[in-house]
Amino acid sequence: DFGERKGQAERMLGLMDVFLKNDPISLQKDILHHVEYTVARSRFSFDDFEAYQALAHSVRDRLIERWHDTLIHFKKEDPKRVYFLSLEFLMGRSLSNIVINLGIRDQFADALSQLGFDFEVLAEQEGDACLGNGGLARLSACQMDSLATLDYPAVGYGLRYQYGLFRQVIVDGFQHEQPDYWLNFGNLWDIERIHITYPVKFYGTVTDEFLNGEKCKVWVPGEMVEAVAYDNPIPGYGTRNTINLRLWAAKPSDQHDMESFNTGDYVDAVVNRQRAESISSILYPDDRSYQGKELRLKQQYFFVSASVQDIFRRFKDTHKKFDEFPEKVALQLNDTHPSLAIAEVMRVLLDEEHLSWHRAWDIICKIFSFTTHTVSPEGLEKIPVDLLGNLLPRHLQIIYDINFNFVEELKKMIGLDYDRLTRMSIVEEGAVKNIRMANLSVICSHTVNGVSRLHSELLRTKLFKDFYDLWPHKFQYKTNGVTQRRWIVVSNPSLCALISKWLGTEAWIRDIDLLIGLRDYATNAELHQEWKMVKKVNKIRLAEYIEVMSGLKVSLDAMFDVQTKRIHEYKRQLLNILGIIHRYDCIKNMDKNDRKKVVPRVCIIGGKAAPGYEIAKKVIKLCHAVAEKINNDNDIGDLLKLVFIPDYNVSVAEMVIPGADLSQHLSTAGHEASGTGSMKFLMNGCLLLATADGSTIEMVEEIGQDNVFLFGAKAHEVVALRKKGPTLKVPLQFSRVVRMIRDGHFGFEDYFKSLCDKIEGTSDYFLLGADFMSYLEAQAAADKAFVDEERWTKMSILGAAGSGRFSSDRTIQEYAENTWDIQPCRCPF
Ligand code: NBG
Repeated sequence: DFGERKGQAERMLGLMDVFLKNDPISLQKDILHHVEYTVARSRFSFDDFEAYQALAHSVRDRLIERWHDTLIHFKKEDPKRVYFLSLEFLMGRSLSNIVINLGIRDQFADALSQLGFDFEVLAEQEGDACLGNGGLARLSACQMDSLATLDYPAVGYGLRYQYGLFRQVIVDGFQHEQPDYWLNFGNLWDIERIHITYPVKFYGTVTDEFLNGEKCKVWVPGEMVEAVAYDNPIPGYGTRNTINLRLWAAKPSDQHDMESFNTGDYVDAVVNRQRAESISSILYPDDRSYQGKELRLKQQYFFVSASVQDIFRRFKDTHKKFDEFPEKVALQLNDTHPSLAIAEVMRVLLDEEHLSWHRAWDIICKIFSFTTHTVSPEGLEKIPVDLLGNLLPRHLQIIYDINFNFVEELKKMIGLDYDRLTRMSIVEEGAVKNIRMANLSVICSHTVNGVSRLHSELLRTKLFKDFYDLWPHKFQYKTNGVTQRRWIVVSNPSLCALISKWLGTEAWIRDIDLLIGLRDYATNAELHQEWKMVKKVNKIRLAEYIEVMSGLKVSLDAMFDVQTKRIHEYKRQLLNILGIIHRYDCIKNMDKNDRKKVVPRVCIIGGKAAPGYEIAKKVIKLCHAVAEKINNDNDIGDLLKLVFIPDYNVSVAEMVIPGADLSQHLSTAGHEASGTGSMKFLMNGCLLLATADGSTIEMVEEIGQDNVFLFGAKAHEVVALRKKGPTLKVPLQFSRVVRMIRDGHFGFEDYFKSLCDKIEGTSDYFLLGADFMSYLEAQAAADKAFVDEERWTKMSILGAAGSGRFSSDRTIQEYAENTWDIQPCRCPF
């Protein structure tokens, strides 16, 4: 009876304050309430971690209010939504980001200080959520922040791994991996939704059955697990909108393999059931190679199946006709990892909703968009047909059918060009038959995006040339961006305050284009003073961290020169180390007078190597071996130091990036799809020393050649250089430093031999030798600029001022307008 229910609803409203209050007393009451009743500690005795927990709960309450409001608003408006499917989200810490986006950081800081606590100290208690590897995963996190801030109706879907990316521990200079069981201390930012679960099926057989006289396929699965939703509210900045990131965890299902219970071994049957949880237990630590592992495929399908069921459920709540599906649903594939979603949506439409192939295919072609983050053909994911057919028999059939139709169409368009047909087919024939997930994604998506202009060009002319020739209109690019909320406001509060002061507004935090206003003051002496102060503050913080971590005291007058990112041959950390050896060698051979002219440097390197990537692990060891030698050479003193920062992750990055004077981005041109670290450094007033690769090219266009230290062969020259191969001459300086390693100057010569072999002679695939002189020249130019403080500061200001284009707000806006066709849906305040 509505009359009675309405009465109850009114009573409930009356019992609760409409919104939680944010004055200091209310906040303090709330925090203490959570200390006593949620954390269950006495309010007279609790430590920093418990205070953090209580604080986080108070923040979470406020977050949930807005999240509910947003969900209700979206439900009422029923806009077209984008569903962002990604197997990885690298969120890092949440607390500071959330209070800043909610606009209640200062209130909480005040309230806490009256209780005798420091907000910053408590924020440090939080552990990182490392549910991703590197660039691709952090990009997803930045994009969620922008989607919320720009009021787009979006939902993120991913996996809630129990073990995030491994922790990197260094023992005697070698990388060791330790498990990251991040849920040990509880995660306060997600909300378990025990009532939102879906069954996910695996294995089994497909049979033909008749339904209303029509033949249809029925998949009889052999195993079933349950997907449980964990919701992570993502608040926007300067808006009430708070969107959802829904991560799935695997739980045993009551229907899981009931057979084994009937055979009588109860204990074995339970243990077996428990194994279901392993599906979402671990994040694969390799960001580039695919090994055709069954567990990985299970993860992909598990997350895709749960998400697709959720999307259909939401759609069917308010819609009956599937022809409206494309008006309400945009599905974004973040790389090929979620591309089974194509076959899954097709299966649901055909086998469960009983649409004809024609109608179902029509829908598929309108809803999927695909972004690739890879440049090399080896980076493209392939799934052995046997594996897929065993785990997902119906999906394999559907993929074969899609391919059959595609190849038939293709023959009509291009004739019997067998080479081309073979290349474009979804199925790769050979000793092992594979499904090419990239071809599936390109064929079934209406739009294929690259992540920078150069990347897109490489996609069109190389990786997907055959497809581009067929469907040029499908190919777009969205140059990556990062969120200034995390990478300036959270991580560099001093710079944030300075920018707001000089621009006279905080509006740039939502509207990054305003940053350009700093250009007007690029030579202003007062700004220069303040700008240098900010850098100093951040360098002090970084120097303290280095000292605590390694015991090494570094000079603040030195140039802090940083290269932090995943360790990869193409990213050429080795080039950096060879450059450092060269510098060391030069200083050793200088007389006193010349040494006075040397610009002191603190070289900082950090990053993880995939556990099975031998060469990358050797690079880490080499870095330590060289550091050992240089840092203990009293003759060198402060002129040169080398530090390896272990366990590089989001929160370490938040501290390292603001403290850098110079950062290095050394990928062999044509190998880095975009690069996003460089954008964070640029926003923080750090100068770049880089090759013309990925997004760097566009960054140079924004800030001008004069404000970057560019070096090395361009992408098109790289191809030509490789062709020259054995006839290429490498500079003496290069041979000399490699010889030093070979001769055991840094010990471990046997261990480093294969590393040296990789870069000498014809095997120098990434062209370290060819780029070496140009690299040294760029380094010399950086030294020269650094001693001219005024020039350096001006370059630094101009860099930050010109970084606006590299905000993920711009990227997301372009996606919304040109790819997803969605509109903002702003929740009233
Ligand atoms: C990475 C590319 C980077 C790019 C990010 C985000 C993966 C697999 N790829 O160049 O290497 O910036 O994706 O697009 O992490």
